[in-house]
Amino acid sequence: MKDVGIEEAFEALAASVLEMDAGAAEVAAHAALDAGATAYEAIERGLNRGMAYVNERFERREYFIPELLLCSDAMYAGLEVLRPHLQQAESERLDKAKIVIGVVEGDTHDIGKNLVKAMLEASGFTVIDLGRSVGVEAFVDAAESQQADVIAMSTLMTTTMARMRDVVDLLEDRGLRDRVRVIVGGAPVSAGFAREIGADAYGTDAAAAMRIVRELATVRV
Ligand code: B1M
Repeated sequence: MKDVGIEEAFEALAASVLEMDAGAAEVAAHAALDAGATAYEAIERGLNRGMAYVNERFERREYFIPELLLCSDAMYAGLEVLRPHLQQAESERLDKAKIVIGVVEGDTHDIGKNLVKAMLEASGFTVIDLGRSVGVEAFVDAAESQQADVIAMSTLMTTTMARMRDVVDLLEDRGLRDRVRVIVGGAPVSAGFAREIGADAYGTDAAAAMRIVRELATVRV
């Protein structure tokens, strides 16, 4: 892609995800940067928008599991091009707070979590990624042993949301709740649910999660 505008580059990024084209995602990610976009903008308005289109196709039964996986491969290809630029841009203002992140037990959807992780790392946080289907104790053990400031939990399924409450409760039981903040997110999660389970915050998307964690971590420091 030569000399494209920012909006065009974002749309090309989104299209590359939708079209399962990892090579095109790399090219469009470079084009977005060359056009003057920040890596944050390219993730939110390109890659994330592309995944939203994918979700729509899936809901309409036009895409099935193999397509979803190929779309996410394209998204990761674009993310890999953007990731170093995120770190570079933000390296001046590191908070150094430690974040433990993971997808709750029983849930293996990790695309959204990986976007949140990339944004947090880009902001200079030390991110300890426990992966997916992470047990309740594993979250709390990691927060305790790593002296983490924040636990960030993601889930995409209504059937696994309750595990978030279990993590908050276990933090209480272990006497850690006062020093570990909790942020939750994922499609079925809401601000109301976050309040109900005693979490500190809810993030609608990866960019919001990054902003909120910065606030939470600043309060702690
Ligand atoms: Co499945 N899946 N899936 N799936 N899948 C959903 C979630 C579902 C809604 C589809 C549907 O039925 N309409 C449904 C859940 C229904 C429910 O709630 N109970 C579902 C199901 C049922 C399943 C299986 C059980 C299917 C089966 O096997 N019968 C199975 C799950 C197995 C398991 O985990 N135990 C399954 C499997 C899969 C795939 C492996 C094929 C694949 C996942 C690949 C992977 O993640 N490695 C997959 C996918 C891709 C989806 C959909 C289509 C898309 C999810 C996604 O990646 N979106 C999804 C349908 C949908 O969402 N419309 C669906 C893109 C991603 C960027 O968005 O993760 O929402 P998202 O992240 C967003 C925000 O939510 C937010 O930021 C991100 C954007 O910036 N966010 C946070 C996320 N975490 C955050 C944390 C924060 C803050 C913000 O703070 C900590």
